[in-house]
Formats: sequence, C-alpha cells, structure tokens
Amino acid sequence: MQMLKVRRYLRGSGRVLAFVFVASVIWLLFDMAALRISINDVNSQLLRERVIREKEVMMLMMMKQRQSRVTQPMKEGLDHPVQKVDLAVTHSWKKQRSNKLAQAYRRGGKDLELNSNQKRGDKVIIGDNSESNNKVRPKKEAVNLDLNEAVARKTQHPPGVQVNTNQGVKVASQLQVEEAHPARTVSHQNPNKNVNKKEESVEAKRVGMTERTNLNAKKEPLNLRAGQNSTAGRKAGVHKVLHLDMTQAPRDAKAVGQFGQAVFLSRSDDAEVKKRWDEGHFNVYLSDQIPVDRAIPDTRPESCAQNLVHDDLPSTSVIFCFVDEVWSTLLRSVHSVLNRSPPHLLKEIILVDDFSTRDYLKEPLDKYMSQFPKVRIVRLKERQGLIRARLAGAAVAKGDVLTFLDSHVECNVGWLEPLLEQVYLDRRKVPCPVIEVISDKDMSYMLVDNFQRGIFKWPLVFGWSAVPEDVIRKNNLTVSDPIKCPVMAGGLFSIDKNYFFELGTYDPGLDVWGGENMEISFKIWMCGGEIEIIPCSRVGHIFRGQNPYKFPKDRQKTVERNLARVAEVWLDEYKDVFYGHGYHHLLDKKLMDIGNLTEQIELRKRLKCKSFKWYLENVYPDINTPLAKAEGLVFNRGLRKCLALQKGSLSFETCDLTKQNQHFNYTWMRHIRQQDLCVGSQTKEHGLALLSCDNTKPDLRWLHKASNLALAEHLITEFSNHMCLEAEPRGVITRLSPCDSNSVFQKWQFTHYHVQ
Ligand code: LR7
Ligand code: MN
Repeated sequence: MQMLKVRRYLRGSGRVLAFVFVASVIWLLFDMAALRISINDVNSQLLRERVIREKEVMMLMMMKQRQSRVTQPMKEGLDHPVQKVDLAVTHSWKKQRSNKLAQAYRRGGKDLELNSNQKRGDKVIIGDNSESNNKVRPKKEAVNLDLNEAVARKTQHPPGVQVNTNQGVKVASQLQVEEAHPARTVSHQNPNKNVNKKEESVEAKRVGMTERTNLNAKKEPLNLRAGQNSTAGRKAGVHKVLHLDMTQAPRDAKAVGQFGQAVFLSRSDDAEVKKRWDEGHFNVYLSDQIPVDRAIPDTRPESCAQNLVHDDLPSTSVIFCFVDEVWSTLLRSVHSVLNRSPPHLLKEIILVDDFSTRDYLKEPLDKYMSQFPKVRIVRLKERQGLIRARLAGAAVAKGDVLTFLDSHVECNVGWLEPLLEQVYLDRRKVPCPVIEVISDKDMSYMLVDNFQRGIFKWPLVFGWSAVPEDVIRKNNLTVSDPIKCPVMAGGLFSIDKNYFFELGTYDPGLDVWGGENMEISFKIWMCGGEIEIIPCSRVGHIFRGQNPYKFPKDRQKTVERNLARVAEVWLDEYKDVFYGHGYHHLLDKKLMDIGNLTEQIELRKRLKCKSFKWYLENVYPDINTPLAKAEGLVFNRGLRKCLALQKGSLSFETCDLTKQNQHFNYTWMRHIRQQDLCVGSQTKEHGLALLSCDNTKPDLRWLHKASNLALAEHLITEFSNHMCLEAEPRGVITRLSPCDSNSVFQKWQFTHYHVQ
C-alpha cells in the first residue's frame, strides 16, 4: 500500500518535481563535500574546537561577570587595560570578541598561548572569515564589518592604482566654505546638490557624512555638556562625525589579519615567529604579512556615529615618536591616520625618529613617506627618549592641536573628530581615545570594557579601573559620554598646542620613558585643565611585555628617577606616600641624583596650580590615601602604658586620649612622629633620641607591622642590626634591645591603623 502511494506521487509532474528535488540534494551534497575538501581536515577540526571553546569561554565569562557583579562592584585591573565587557551595554557581537580577549589577557596572555597551540593547523587560518566562525559571530558583526567595507569599496581603485592622499579635499573645501557661512543650512551647503543629487549623496556617504545641520536648530543631540561656556558666541554649523575609511588599494578580504581578525600560524612558523619576536616584542613575523592599511571593526558604541561635531574644528598635527619601531607597525600607524582622518583636519603627521639604529628607518622610510605630502620626518641627533622626542615634534608642529600617538597603533573609524571636538569646546580639555588592544600574539583587534578610566595606585603605578557605579548614576553617564580621567595612560592624547606650551609642556628633565604620564596628568588637573577618555574615539595599541629598545641607562633607575622628580614637584606632603611605598632609597641623594627641579617648582607657582590634596579630593576621591600609616596613642603591651613626650624626652604615662603629648603618627617615612620631632635610635648606647624629622636619615625609620608576623607588633630599627624598641619594666625609660618575639615589653600598638 505504502509503495503504491509513493508511486502515485511520482507520476507526471510529481515525478519531475521529485527528480529536481533529488538532483538538488545530490548537488548540494557534492558541493558540501567539495567545500570540506577545500578546508583540510585538521583545520576544520581546529575550527570546530574553536567554536566550542569560544562558547565555553562565553558561558564562563557570563558566569564570572554575574559573580563579580555581586561580589566586586568595582574591580580594578592594574596589570592590563583589557577589561571584561559590560553585557548590558555592549553590542552583541562585541561580547564575542571581548570574551576571547578577556580569556587571553586578563590571565596575562597565558590562555592565548594555549589557544594558539590548540588551534595550529598547517596553514594560516584567517580568523572569522572562515565558515565556522561566521556561525559563532552574531549577524550584527557581519553587518558592521560590511558597512565598513562598503565605505571602503566606494573608494577603491583598480589594482596598483595609488590613491591620492588628498582624497576628500572636496569635502574639506566645502567645510571651509561653511566656516565662512556658519548660518547656512543643508540645502545651501553644497552648490551641486540640486544639479546632481545622486552624486552628492555618494560623495557624502564616502566620507560618512549623511546630513548636516545647524547647531542652533538642533542643539540637543550635540554633546555639549561640559565646557559650553567657551563656545558661547560661536555659531558654527555641525555635522555628523565623518565615517572615513579609505584604503590604498582594493581591500583584499582574504588578506591575513584583515578586519582585525586573529591569525593563527602553523607550527612550522614557530621558529620564524620566535626569531623575529625581539625586534618589537610582539609577533613581528605576522605583522609583516598583514596589510598596512587593513580594516578593523568599528568598535564605537552605536550612538557615536550619530554624534554631531562642529564644522570648524581645529586642525591637528599628529606626532609619532619612535625608536627602532618595526616597519610594518609604523606604516600601519601612519596609514590608519591618513585613511581615517578627515584631510582638512589633519595638518600633518610628524614622525620623530629618536635616533633609531635600524637602517630601514633611514632612507627607505624617507622614500616611502615621500609619497605622502603630509608626512614629515624629524631626526634627532642623539637619543632623547620619548619625552624630549615629543617636545621636538611639538616644537615644529603647525597644527592648532597636538595629537600624540605611539608608533604601533591603528586609529579606528571616526577617531579624530570627537577628540578635536572636546578641545574645541574647551581648550583646557585634554581628550584621550579609548585605547583598545591589538594582540601582540595574533594581531587581532580587540575592544575593551566600557566605563574604564586611567588611575594610579601608589607608588604612582598606572592602571585602569571602572568608573564607580555611583558616579555613573549621579551623572547619568551613557556609554558614549566622556569619562573624567585622573591620569592618562600617556601615549595617546590630543592637546591644544598653545595650552600645552602654557602648561610648560613636559618636564624636559624626564628621561627616556616612564612617569611623564603622571607628570602631565597632575599638571593638567591641578593647573585648571581636565583629562577625559572619549568613548567615541578608539585607537588600537600593541601592548608588549617588554620595551624592545635599549635604555641608555638602567631602565629601573630611569623610571624611578622620573617618578621622584614628579613626586617632588607635584605631590606636596603626599610625596612621603610615594617614597613610603618602597622608594625610600630614592631619598638618599648619594644613591640617586634626580637633577635640578627649580624651574619645575617655579612653573607650578607661576601657574598658580592647586594642591595635590585638592586633586585627590576632587579628581580622584575614591583613592584612599591616609597621610599616616597609623596614629594615636602608642601603647606598650607589657607595661600597659603609653609613650609620651615630655620636656624633650620620652617617658611613659597612663594612657589618655585627650593628651596631645601622647599622640604620635607612624608615617610613610616609617617615622614615629610628634609634630616635627621624630623618635630616633642612637646606635652606640642603644638609647633613643628625639630628633627633628628628616626624610633622608635612615636612623629615624622604624619597621612596624612588617611582613615578619612574629615581630609584627615590634618597632624595629631599620638601621643598626634591626634592634627592637623596648619599655623598661619599671616604666622609666625606653631602650633598644635585641628583638625577642615573646617579649611583651617589645610589643606596641597604635590606636588607629590606616594601613595594615
Ligand atoms: O626612548 C624612547 N624613544 C621613543 O621615541 C622610548 C620610546 N619611544 C617611543 C616608542 O617607539 C613608542 O612609540 O615612544 C613610544 C612609547 O613607547 P612604548 O610603546 O615602548 O611605551 P608603552 O606603550 O609601553 O608605554 C606607555 O607608557 C609610556 C611611559 O612613558 C608612554 O607614556 C607611552 O606612550 C605609553 N603608551 C600608551 O599610553 C599606550 C597605552 C599603554 C597603556 C597603558
Ligand atoms: Mn606603546
């Protein structure tokens, strides 16, 4: 019966349909088989593993995030800027990337190592271009990338044809016209508009500009919250942030690392990767294979593309300082600026060569850059270090604004205008882009968490931390609002040129590398400016485990010396906190010459800058910095009495909180201090002396609550063979004795401990 039914279906037109159906199934099967053959088995296995792994990681991340929300509302990651992504506010496709990133970086890159081992195949696997990866990547990412590509495609030229770097000049001149006629509306701005409407819309799209409007007519969407005063009276028009992304040649979608995707090399490349690693302390071998003008995903929060910026933004000089930078990363940095900056705003690119030793950075670089009229190269005659190299760049810059960048970055779509907009709104604003991560291992472009700001921890160690929840709530912050930033990372920021010079630039006495970000940050905030991270401006940076260049002097000493200069000039009484975190040795002038500071101190006075206390209270209130480690009465456990200062000598009294002569501070300098007097040890007689406090004298320092648990409550001389302060049982005198962990007469307790 069943068979008969089937036969009936297969009669006449049914038979034809069935044939077509069967044929297409067979064809499809062949097709799939062919596809399978084209991806070798090892690779598809690897890809499958990758899909599974990414899913696992995603689950893990989500669970972890949920946990950390409950237990740690404000987690700080000083080690690395890569942060977890806030699932509530990020686009879905970004979750995928950040999970990958989080697994790799938050654990110091160990996972990445593991992944690349797991995923090695016989040939290069070009990340998410593969079939399997499209499955994991939610649609939104694909759309987003396609949009990018679509813009790029419009600007594509036949192979081999170089695009004139002045591309977009037409738009620039339009903007200039507009500057002169700020009140014009859309219909008047483009004289061609009515003549050739179609062409205009293509042109507008090419530069990512879909609409123009007048500030007066449409005020709300423009982010003008802060600094409004400084623009009062100006009536320039505004436009949507330009979405520029040009490429020099037709973009090869299959190129290695294209679209910022991770590249996994085969095992056979290991030796080459290793061999070339030290050239830049990242995967130089891989970087050299990636197009110098590759596309990267537009990682901005969604609303950014709709933001309005002024038509008459100031121009900028982009300054890259480098020493022995890798060729491909230097070029990629330069191309990312040329390709993604509105030409009329990019005055020039200044490459400051800090006395590099590599030959390719000489004539070959001159020759290569000669095709770009906007690129200038400044060669330093001796190694100056990045700080003085930046100053050399600033000295010759012609733009209104200086934009400093490291020489291994990739500027993302729409990166420049939001920075310049802030400077335009208030010249004392110093905007920084969000610094995203280009993996040092697989060169993938990875986004970072929202609401991250630059902070420091003692002893002036830079790090990232989430903006406290209450600040977000109180200020109604959205993911695209500027974020006030206590300190900047250092390498990537824009600053009004005149303002930079008014602030006295950097302290030129800072050497080579390190600490200059603290100096400029304190200077900006304390002398009337502000530092902001602009979420709508994003630049990727290769984070490296080590500096790939040599330091003329010892690296650690160089950085310590720089930090000491900063502490001496800017930290007021808080400089003790800096020295107290393991830098006591810097106080010994015989060991460390930090150079002359007169000019820097003068500058601070001249600029009438505020105190560091003001800075801590107003800019970085969530750092808790007590000026003493402990304070109050100093109670002796054996005697059950308190230390007192009487007529210039130490004695014991019955403890009484109301008596000022019983109050002592245990300071960051490790002093036992009452006003200007410090308890000191007199080595010879094993006695004690009261001396006026002096940070440079080691015999005034006492270890207390140091790591040795058995002696935690003891007061141990840092000097003279580590003797302990002991109360004589009759309670008349104090003396120094060999330390005894059991002696209660050697145990002391302060009333309050601010730091354990
Ligand atoms: O002697 C030198 N001369 C130079 O021209 C030493 C360095 N340089 C160049 C170098 O080629 C590079 O382009 O200066 C730039 C910065 O040096 P990196 O990349 O070795 O520094 P980094 O990225 O490890 O360090 C960060 O901290 C530095 C402290 O002095 C600088 O402020 C860097 O600009 C800064 N980089 C960033 O802020 C990017 C984000 C990193 C973070 C967090
Ligand atoms: Mn760098």
